[in-house]
Amino acid sequence: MTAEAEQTDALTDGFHLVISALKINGIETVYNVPGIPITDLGRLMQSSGMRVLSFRHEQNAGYAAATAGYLTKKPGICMTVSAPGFLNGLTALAHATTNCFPMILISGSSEREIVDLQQGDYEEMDQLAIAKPLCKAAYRVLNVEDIGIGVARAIRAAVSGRPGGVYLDLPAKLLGQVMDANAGERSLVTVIDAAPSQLPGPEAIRRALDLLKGAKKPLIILGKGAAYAQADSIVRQLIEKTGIPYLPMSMAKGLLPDTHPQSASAARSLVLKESDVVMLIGARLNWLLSHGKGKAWGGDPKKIVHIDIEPKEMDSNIEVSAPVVGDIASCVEALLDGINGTKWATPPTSWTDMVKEKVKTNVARMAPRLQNNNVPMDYHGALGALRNVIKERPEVVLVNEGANTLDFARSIIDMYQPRKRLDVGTWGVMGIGMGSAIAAAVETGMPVLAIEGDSAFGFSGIEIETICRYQLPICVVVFNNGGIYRGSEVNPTGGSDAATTVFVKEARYDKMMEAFGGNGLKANSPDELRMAVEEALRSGRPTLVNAIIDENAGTESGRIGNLNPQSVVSKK
Ligand code: OXT
Ligand code: ADP
Ligand code: MG
Repeated sequence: MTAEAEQTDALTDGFHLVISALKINGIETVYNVPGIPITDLGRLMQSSGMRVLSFRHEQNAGYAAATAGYLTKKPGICMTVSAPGFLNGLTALAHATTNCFPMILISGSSEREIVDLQQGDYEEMDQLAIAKPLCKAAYRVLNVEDIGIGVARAIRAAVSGRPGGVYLDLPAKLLGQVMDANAGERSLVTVIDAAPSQLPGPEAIRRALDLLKGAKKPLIILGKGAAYAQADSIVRQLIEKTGIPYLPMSMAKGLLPDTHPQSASAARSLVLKESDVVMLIGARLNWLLSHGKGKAWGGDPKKIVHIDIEPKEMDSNIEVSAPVVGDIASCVEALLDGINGTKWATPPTSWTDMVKEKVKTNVARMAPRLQNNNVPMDYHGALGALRNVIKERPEVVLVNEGANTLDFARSIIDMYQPRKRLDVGTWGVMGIGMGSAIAAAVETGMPVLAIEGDSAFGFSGIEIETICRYQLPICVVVFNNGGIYRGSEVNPTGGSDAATTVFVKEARYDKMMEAFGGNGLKANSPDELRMAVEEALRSGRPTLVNAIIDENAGTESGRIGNLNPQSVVSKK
């Protein structure tokens, strides 16, 4: 106890100050797994009126927090116990950082004096050191009077500039430390303007507009940064005003409706190859865009306009001719200001017609395949049915993971509203499914449809208990093809072990849901699937639909099979 605390009767402690520090900054929801030393912290949070959702595994709580950050622009909070709980949450923290989602991993930790002398404390680990390279910032609070500033630093680090994951280490001893209540109150910090606007320079805007004006075949690529920015209406104005075709990255689908006449989604290969000036808005030239070079980008070099809040992103892979560094709302606003009142010529119709024609051809080619009612289902039949469900209920949040289940769903299911598609993100990580679905339901209050490969579902499947416990309006559809990519592979030795990519045939995932009091259904045909999902969304009851997919229907790694290294020797 500090000398100051001894002078007065009214005391507060670390537990209460952590809660107050979060609450005065508008943070009301925490995704956690209880245990030593944070069980009471969770209890006290709940009694203070915060929403505390307890998960079965920290990684899923962490993915929920990451998704909450993406959807709300406030840091999503994941809270874990020391060493193993912390490590379980760390994957999600790294995922949040990689995807530029604001998140704070708050972890209890063991006694510093024992950890630092490596004397074998309960769950001993130097967590701060381990977290540091995997997140945007990492802080430890040792004194109760620093809790306010520690939480404030964590919040600002998570949301300002390029958003990302922040680690906040709270040693067990800190939570029990006491101090004078009034002094405690005064030690709290309200973060003012946590993510300040960052305005681009006028020269950067002029350079970008000059390039766009001179383009014969311009293209805009919208990434999930543009969706995150919540500048939906001005992004749409920019696209419509310029008349430039645009390509949404996976999680940017729906920022403008996929049915928009300028959408080039269904002409992806063509626009990447043929365009001459490409403006990226909140999208990185990483592997998902073939690093901006090579066959996918055609022969002729392109001019790049790049809007991003992170200056280091410029020239990351190829030369950027017009870097526009700033927050997306300010940059797009400035571009619009530069266009409004001028005579802006939309791109040559030879280009826009070429794109529209390709879109029409690809859409027409796919259409008949989406109508089939085959048993067992193929991806097109099953997803054709779900595409219609989303068309009728565009407010539903779609969560999607798997390989074929992911790649087919991305191109088949049109999105109509911003931030309605949540998927595996920059790492292509399996396991985001149930955490993302739970956060989407909690943060938006909207119904959620999670379309999951059977392998993908396995990474977080136990959280259907969490879904049932909190009675969340989530419908999980497991695309059950009995394996990773396909369920038909056989062990090449003829031995009794299953092949490496194969699961139990026709597993009854629906029974798992029933075990927790949810609705478990099995669908063998696209018609059955559509009816089951419609009923689930209508009722709002936790539901799992076990959708039986042809075990031969998928391909190795979906659309990214080319990334698999090949053994030259085994091919001899
Ligand atoms: O223009 P062209 O002609 O090229 O055509 C394109 C579009 O124009 C067109 N299109 C359309 N046509 C008609 N109509 C419409 N509306 C339309 N829209 C588009 O369609 C094509 C394709 O369009 P797309 O998709 O936009 O273009 P493309 O070329 O594919 O884009 C390239 C990419 C790279 C941007 C895109 O492919 C992409 O975003 N890919 C993401 C891939 C990804 O992240 N995959 C997940 C990882 S795979 C693997 O790693 C897996 N693992 C390992 C593992 C992981 N990941 N994580 C952890 C923690 N542990 C292990 C595992 C275990 S996947 C996996 C499980 C898999 O099994 P499951 O059972 O879960 O799933 P199943 O496979 O279903 O069994
Ligand atoms: P995608 O995978 O959809 O292509 P990425 O995750 O690669 O998208 O890129 C998102 C980019 O958006 C990141 O480079 C990030 O710095 C940027 N970003 C995020 N929020 C903002 C914002 N408010 N203003 C500007 N850029 C942003
Ligand atoms: Mg599968």
